[in-house]
Amino acid sequence: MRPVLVVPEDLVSHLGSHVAFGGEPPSYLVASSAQRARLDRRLLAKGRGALVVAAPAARLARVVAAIRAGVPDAAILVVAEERPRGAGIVTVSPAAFAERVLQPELERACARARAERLRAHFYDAERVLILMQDDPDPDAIASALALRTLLGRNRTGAPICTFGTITRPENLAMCKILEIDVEPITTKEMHAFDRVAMVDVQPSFLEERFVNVDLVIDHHPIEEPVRADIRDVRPSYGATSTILVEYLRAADIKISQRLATALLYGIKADTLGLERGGTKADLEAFTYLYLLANHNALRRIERPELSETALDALAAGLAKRRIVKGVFFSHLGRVATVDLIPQFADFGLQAEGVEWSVVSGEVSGDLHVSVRNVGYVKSAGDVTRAAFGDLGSAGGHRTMAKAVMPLRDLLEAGGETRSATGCQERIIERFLRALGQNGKAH
Ligand SMILES: [Mn+2]
Repeated sequence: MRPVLVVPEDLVSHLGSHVAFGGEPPSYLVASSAQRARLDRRLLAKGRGALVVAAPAARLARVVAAIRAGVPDAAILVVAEERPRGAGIVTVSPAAFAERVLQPELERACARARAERLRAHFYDAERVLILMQDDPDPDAIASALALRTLLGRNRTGAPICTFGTITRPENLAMCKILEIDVEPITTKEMHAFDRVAMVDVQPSFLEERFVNVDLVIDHHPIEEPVRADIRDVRPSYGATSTILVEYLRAADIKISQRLATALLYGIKADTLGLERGGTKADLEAFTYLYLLANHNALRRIERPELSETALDALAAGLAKRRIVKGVFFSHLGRVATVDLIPQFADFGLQAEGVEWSVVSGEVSGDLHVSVRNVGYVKSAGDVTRAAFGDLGSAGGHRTMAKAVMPLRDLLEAGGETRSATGCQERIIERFLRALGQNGKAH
C-alpha cells in the first residue's frame, strides 16, 4: 500500500515529482473539502508512488482524520506546524525542513567558501611546505596528505615534512603501506618554500621560530595566540583529519581509497586512543570514510609485522610468564625495539582470568614497563605511579600506563645484583604491593 503525504497547498508547487517513493513519482489529490479526501483502500493499492494530498493549511487536521477514517492503517506523513491527533501519524514541521535541509547546506556553503579561500591563498605558490609535529602521528600524516590533495598538489609541489622523524611502528607501517612520503627537513631548508602550512600542530608547539606561517589547521587547545594568515583551530574536534574531511567534501574533491584509508586511521588513532574522545563531527567523517577505505590495508597497519627476533623475544617472554592474583607478568629481558613491550602487554590481557598485564623489557640500560587492564578495575596510571614513581617516570590513564626507570636503580632498591630473575621479582613485588595499597585507599 502506498503512503500518503498530506501537505499545505502552497507547498505543492515545490514538490513536483521530487517525492518519489520506491523510485515511483507521486500522484496528487487536491482535497478542497474533507469529504473529498476520504480515500479508500483501492486508491492506495493502485499505483506505487506516494499519494500527495494537498489542502489549505488550516484544514490539514480534518483531512488527516478523513483519510484515517477511510483507511485506518495507511502510512501518513503530514507537513504541519502541529501534529494532528491520531495514532501512527508522522509529522514534520516546515521549521524542521529548514533545520534539516537548509542549515546543513548553509554550513556547507560556508565550508566551501573557506575551502576556496584556502586554495586561492596557495594557488600561485611554487612550493608549499606541509609541516607536522616532530614525531608525526597518524592524524597528522593523514591531515597532511589531505591538505596536499585539497591544494591539488603532488610530492614536488607540496612535500610533507617534519623536523623530527616517525618512530612508532604503526605509523611507519601506515606510510609504507599507503605509500606516503614523509620527509625530514631543517630550518635552513624551509627558505626554499614560498608558503608554509601546518597541520595537527601550532607554531608555538614547535621549538623553531617562524617568521610567517600561511596556514594552521589543528584541533589542539590554543596555548599561545596562533600567528598565521589563515587559522582553523577547532579544539572541540577529536582529530584534525575530521576538519580536512569537511574541507574536501565542501570543495567536492574526490577522496581516493588511499586518502580515505589514511584519514580513517587518523581519526581512529586520535579518538579511540589516548589523545581525546570523538565528537559528532568525527563520527560523521568516520562513517563517510568507512565505505571508501581499504580495510585490508588498515588491518595490516594496525598489526605491524613481527620480525624473527621479535618472535623469539615474545616466545621467551611467554615461556617465562607468571600469573599472580589475576596479573599477567612477563619480563622480556633485552629487546631491540621498545614497541614490543606495549604490544606484548596488550596480548597478556587475553590470558584467561587475567585483569592486569604487566610486561617489561630492557632498552639501553633502562627498564620499560607497560601496564594494561580490563577497564573495570583501578586506574592503571595510579597503580603504576605508586609502584614505580619513586624510580623514574611513571603514569598513564585508566586502562594503559607505562613506567621508565634505570634498570640498576630498580635492582639496587631491592638489594639485588644485576639479573633478569631479580628484575622480574622486583617488578612483581612492587606492582602487587601498589595494587593492594591502592585498593585499601579506596
Ligand atoms: Mn591530532
